[in-house]
Amino acid sequence: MKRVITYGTFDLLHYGHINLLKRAREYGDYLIVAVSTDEFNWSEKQKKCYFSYEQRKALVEAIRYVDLVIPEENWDQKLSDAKEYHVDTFVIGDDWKGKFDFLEKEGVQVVYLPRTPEISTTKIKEELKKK
Ligand code: C2G
Repeated sequence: MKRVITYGTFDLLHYGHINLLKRAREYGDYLIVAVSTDEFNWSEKQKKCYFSYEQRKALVEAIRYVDLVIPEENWDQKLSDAKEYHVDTFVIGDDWKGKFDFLEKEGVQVVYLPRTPEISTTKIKEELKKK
């Protein structure tokens, strides 16, 4: 079984996220998604999520391409996650290109996928403000 992992906030879940998860799943047979906790988002990404971690976890778990959701609590857990979950491939959007190449030294394939260009949570919030 080929196991894939990806990380993200997934707040105001939209089709750009789904697009990423669909393509990530195609790199294996089992997709793990590490969803950023509220504390991690606030302390490390200065992101105040609309939906709580539990709500975002439930949303991501409902996606057909996702097999397991775990919490992302810090920047440094990717290596231990890769070992603990026997991960073959790490996938993330190309806005992170080059940031996680160190995982290749541990034998993990690292894939940066093109983002879906025209959609973002920021854009959704801005559009809603105009209404
Ligand atoms: N994404 C995408 N297209 C978009 C928006 C997002 O492909 N229009 C991808 C991102 O590249 C990322 C995933 O969807 O791979 C989740 O995006 P975010 O929730 O914004 O995640 P981010 O804040 O980038 O957190 O340790 C890594 C971080 O947790 C990633």
